[in-house]
Amino acid sequence: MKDNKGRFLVVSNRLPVTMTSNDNKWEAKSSSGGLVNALDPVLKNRGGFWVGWPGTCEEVKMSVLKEILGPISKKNGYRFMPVLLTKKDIEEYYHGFSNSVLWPLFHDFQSRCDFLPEYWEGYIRANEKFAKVVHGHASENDFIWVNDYQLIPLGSMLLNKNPDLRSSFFLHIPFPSLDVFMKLPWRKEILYQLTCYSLVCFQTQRDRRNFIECVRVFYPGATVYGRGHVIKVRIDDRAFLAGSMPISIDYRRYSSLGSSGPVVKRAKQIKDEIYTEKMMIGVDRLDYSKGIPQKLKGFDKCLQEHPELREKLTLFQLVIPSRDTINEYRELRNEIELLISEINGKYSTTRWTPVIWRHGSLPETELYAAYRAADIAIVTSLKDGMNLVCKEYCASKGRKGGVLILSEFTGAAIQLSKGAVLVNPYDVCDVSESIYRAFMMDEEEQKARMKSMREAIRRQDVFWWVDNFLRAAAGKKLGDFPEQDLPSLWPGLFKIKQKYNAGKPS
Ligand code: GDG
Repeated sequence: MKDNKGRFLVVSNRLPVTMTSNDNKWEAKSSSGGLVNALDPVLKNRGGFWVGWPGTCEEVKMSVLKEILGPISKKNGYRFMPVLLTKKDIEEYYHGFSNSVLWPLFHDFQSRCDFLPEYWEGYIRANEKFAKVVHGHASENDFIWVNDYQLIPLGSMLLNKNPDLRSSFFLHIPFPSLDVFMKLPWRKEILYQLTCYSLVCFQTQRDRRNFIECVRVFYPGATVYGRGHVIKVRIDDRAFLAGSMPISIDYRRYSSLGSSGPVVKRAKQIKDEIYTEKMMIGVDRLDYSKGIPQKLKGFDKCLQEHPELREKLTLFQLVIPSRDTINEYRELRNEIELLISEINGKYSTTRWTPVIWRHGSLPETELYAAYRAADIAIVTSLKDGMNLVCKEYCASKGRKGGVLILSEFTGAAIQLSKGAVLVNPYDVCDVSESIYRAFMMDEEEQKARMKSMREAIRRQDVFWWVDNFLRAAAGKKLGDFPEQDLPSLWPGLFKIKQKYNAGKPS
C-alpha cells in the first residue's frame, strides 16, 4: 500500500457525496458547494483519494460502504475514503467549533460565536479521527492537501504520527484581522497548527496579511521573506510557506456548458416563463454571511424608488439549504421568507411576481440555463472567502453581455473589480442604485465589462490555482499526476494471490 510514486490525497470535512438510509437501504447523493465544485475536476480520473465524512452518523457496515462508495469511486476515477463520526462529534466538532466558532469569527460575526470548551474538545477529537484515516492510507510520497477551517489541526497531528508526512492547507474562508482573531480563546493553538503545514494558503493577499500580522504578534522573532503569491516564514528552526491564490472554476467546461444547445434552449424557456423584460439571479447557500436579507431590502428599495422597473425586472433567488438543523439558520430562512412575501405583497400584479424563489438545489444544466437567462447576477455577501457563483455566471454568458453586481467584501471583488458593479451590501441605497444602474446599462458597456471579467477568470481558472498550489507546495504541477485508471487499493494483493495460487496443488 505504501509503495507508490505519489498520489493526490484531498482531505475535506465532507466527501463529495452524502450517504442517506431509508428503511435500511443506503444511497449516496452527490453534494454541491464551492469546495466540491472546485476540487472535483482536479481530482477526476487521477486515481487519488478524497478523505471526508460521508454525511451520516448512523452506523454503516464496511460492506455497505464498499458497495455504495465503490462504484462512485470507479465512475469518478478517484477513491472515496470515509471518516466515520458520531452524533457527539458532529454536534461539537461540526455544528460546534467549526460552525459556531470559526465560521462566524472568521467572517467577522463575533457576536454569533459560542466559545464553549466542549466544542474545542470535539474539534480535536474529530480531527484525530481524520488523522487516523489519512495516516492509514498515505505515504510520504503522497501530496496531502487539507482543506478548510474544519481541519486546521490535522497537519500537526499527521506530523506527530510520522514526521515525514508533510501536508499543505488551503483556507477557503477569510482569515480575520488581528483584533478579531485575538478574541478566539484557542488563538495560540489554532495559529500554531496553521504554522505546521508546509504551505498554508489563503484566497487573497488581504487574508494572508491578516495571518502574517497574527504570526508576528504571537512569534515576535518570526521572519518573513519574499513577495508575490508565495512567501517564506521562519519561526525559530521551523520554516513554512504562506500563499495567496484565488480559487476558481473550470472555466472552459462551464463556458461550453453555458453555450451548449440544451442550456441555450432551456434559458430561452426560462426567460419566457419569467415574462418580464429582464431577470436578475441570486444563488446563495442559506447562510447569514451571504447577505440575502440585504439583497432583498435593496431590491425592495429599488422598486420603491424606481417604479418604472416594476413589471420589468424579476429577481430569481435560489437558496441552497445548508446547516438547517441549526436554529440560527432556520431563523434566517424565516426572515428571508418574510421579506420575500412583503415585497411580493407590496408590488405584485396579476401578471408579475417580483421575487421568485426556490429553497433547494437545481441540476447543473438547469442552474447554467438560469445563469444564461439572467441579465443581471447579484452577490451581496457580507463577507465571502472568494464566491464562485459570480465566476460561474460570467463563464455561462459566452460572448453575451450581462451585468454582475458584486459585494466589495468577496474575495472575487479583487479580481473582478474592473468589470463588476461593486456594492457595499450594508448600504441599502447603494444596493438599490446598483440594481438600477445594472438594469439601465447599455449593451456595449455590458459586453466590455463582461469581456474583462471573463478574461480574468479564464486566465486564472481552477487549473491555474491547482498548478500554482502544487508548484509552491511540492514543486509539481497537475500534469505530474496524469489521468489513469483507478489503481487497486492494495497493489500488493494481486501478487500475493498469484504466489498463493502458484503454491497450491493443482
Ligand atoms: C466556500 C466559501 C469559496 C449552488 N447552488 C447550486 C449549485 N451551487 C454551487 C454553485 C457554486 C457553489 O455551489 C457555491 O460556491 P460559493 O463559492 O459561492 O460558496 P460556498 O459554498 O460558501 O463556498 C466561498 C468557496 O468555498 C470555494 O473556496 O468561494 O467563499 O464560502 O459552485 O454552483 N450547484 C448546483 N445546483 C444548485 O442548485 N448544481
